[in-house]
Amino acid sequence: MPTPLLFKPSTSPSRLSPPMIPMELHALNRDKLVRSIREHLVSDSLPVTGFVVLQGGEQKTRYCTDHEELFRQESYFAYLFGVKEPDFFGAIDLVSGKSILFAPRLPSSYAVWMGEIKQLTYFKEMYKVDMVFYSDEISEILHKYSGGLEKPLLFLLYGLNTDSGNYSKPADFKDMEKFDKDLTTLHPILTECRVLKSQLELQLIQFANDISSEAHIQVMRKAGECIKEYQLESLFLNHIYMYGGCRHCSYTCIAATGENASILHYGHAAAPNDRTLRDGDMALLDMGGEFHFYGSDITCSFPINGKFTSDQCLIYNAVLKSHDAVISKMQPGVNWVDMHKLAERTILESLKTGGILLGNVDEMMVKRLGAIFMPHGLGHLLGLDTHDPGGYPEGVERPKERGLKSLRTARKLEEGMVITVEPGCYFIDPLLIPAMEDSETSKFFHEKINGFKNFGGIRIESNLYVTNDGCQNLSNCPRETWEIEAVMAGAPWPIEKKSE
Ligand SMILES: [Mn+2]
Repeated sequence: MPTPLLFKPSTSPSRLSPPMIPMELHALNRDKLVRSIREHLVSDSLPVTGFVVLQGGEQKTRYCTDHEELFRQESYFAYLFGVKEPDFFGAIDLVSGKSILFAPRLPSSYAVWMGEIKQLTYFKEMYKVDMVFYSDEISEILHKYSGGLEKPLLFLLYGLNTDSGNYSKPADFKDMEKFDKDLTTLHPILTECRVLKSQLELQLIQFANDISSEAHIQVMRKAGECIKEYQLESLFLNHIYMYGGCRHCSYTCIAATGENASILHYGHAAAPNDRTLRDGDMALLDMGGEFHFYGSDITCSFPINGKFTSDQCLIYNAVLKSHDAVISKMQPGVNWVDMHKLAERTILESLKTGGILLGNVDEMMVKRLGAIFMPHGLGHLLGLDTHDPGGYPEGVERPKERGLKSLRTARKLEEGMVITVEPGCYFIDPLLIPAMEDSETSKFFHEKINGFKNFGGIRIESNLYVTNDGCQNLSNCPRETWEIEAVMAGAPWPIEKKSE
């Protein structure tokens, strides 16, 4: 069956439509996990026995009310089972490799208010698992399929998310005391499975990138009609949902203009993208759609009025040069900390060429001056989560130096990783003023920097897939200043080359 078009091509501002979701993706993810755990057990001379058991996300209501918040599945559960509904459990038998879903037993009133109560066979077919039962049967079923063991072994998910500092919640159900539990094996192995993407996962990340890139371009084209920052956000949200079926974003949109662009996590409830735009402002828009759990994370920076000033050009090109320099060096084996330093060095050199900084760039690097202009890390793993886990497996230490300690990974690149490249250059008073006053670093600043005090900042962010000998850019937005100006003035994207 062909994928239906949501709109007639002639009337649609999009060339895209949501692709079919390949559910075998999750079966492959489960196979990968089973293979990894078996290998681990065998290498530790442990018996291959037991079940992986995960608890899916739970439906929550808003505070004390009955307002049901829009549910989004927990990412480890989504990785293994692809289930979009709340309140499921999932198990995988490590001996047979068979997968079992446990659906909530819904009350008959559900059919009145929420729609049809789906049969277990529906979920079996939909999610391509071997068996489906009700969640109040877990203990009984796992005992039954354990081959008569008194206390079957459960591998439960418990471990640290190195970005949030939070721990994943191990599955918990009635009669847990009738099982032996292993809380240490599963998390690092499952996390590692998520780091290298399969071709099917890549296809979804590519679609999230395609629709989000197109949405960013749509925002650029209509920015001139906007009065408030949230209108830029709204244009993006409309495009990814209307033409891409993306009901979720990977993260809260950052639609910053003017000096707000120096607020790295702008857009939250206390800074809700509500500033009035002014002529001459730069916009920094960090927005990414999510499709079937897999996300994108793209930032475009451009002048709202469609024309770069010379100062805007200077900072923008410093960041673009940095973005391109990193991408040109990325390949398996390259250390991400070195890429961060390359990004910093490229920006510092450009700021020196532009007359904003003075002196020796090597010395600036030693004094960690790069972290004044780019306090965040160069980029992070991307997948089911915007900050996908696995950045710091055992044996990879977080750097301690200023700026470098913000890196969400210090790993070497490997074929199959998807990672963001997002250098930025910001003028953040609480960082800049102390550095300009510090006797160690004050000599680096030309007084010209005072003209950039309210500049805000620039970030350029693309999503990269690491191949066997380089990398592939999944994002496709105008990046050169002339390309941005042309697209904002109405040129098609990609810009058609004139035949000579
Ligand atoms: Mn990012």
